[in-house]
Amino acid sequence: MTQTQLRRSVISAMFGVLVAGNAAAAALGSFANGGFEGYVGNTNSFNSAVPPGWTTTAGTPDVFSAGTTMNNFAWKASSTGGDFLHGIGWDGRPNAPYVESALQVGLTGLVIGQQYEVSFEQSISNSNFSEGGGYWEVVFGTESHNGALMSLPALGVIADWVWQTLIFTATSDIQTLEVIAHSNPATSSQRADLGIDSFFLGDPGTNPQNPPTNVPEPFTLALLGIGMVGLAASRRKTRTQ
Ligand SMILES: [Ca+2]
Repeated sequence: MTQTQLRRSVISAMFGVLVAGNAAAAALGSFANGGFEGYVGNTNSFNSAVPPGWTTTAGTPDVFSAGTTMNNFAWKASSTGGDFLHGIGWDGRPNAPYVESALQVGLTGLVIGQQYEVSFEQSISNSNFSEGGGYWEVVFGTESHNGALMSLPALGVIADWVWQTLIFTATSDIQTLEVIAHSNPATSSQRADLGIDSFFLGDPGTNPQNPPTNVPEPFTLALLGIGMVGLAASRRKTRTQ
């Protein structure tokens, strides 16, 4: 490849990346109610309800809040507050595997091949029914990732809400997201009572609520960086000829 060809290919790659980045920033859709607000029924009961924007896909997840204390449930408020989704994970329930899940349809404006951060807060409670720990699985498009496994709090201990950051690569410009509560695989016959709140979708590291720690560098910036290095090297080589 000649110097001119190299420079053209580098510039062309950079232009393509910039166009893709702009398209993502302009049109990326956000969650319809990623904070699980708007339910008007009784949150201090097993209401088997999901708030506007969400659809139940398995079991009967509930809308809870920090005021949900029936059956010795105990929760703090998440950092974004209000209501949240409660799901039971009980994968190994004797004779009848059981999980609870909910769906967010059609998050739009994604750029195929680009990385996205899906972040949320999670917690766990020890109610009269709870038996063990568990985790949330998040399916976004064709990809699935798990949040960190949470242990069952001791009786009387109220668990914190902890941010989870998952990185997905879009395979379509519109993708559906599903959250699924699971029990600890090591003790899957024990029921876990999990909470989830504060959903965010965006470029990695850009959730203003979620302090970015160990978030991979955005794919576009990495590619742009490689392009700049290539261009600089090409210029240096030209000058020395
Ligand atoms: Ca909320």
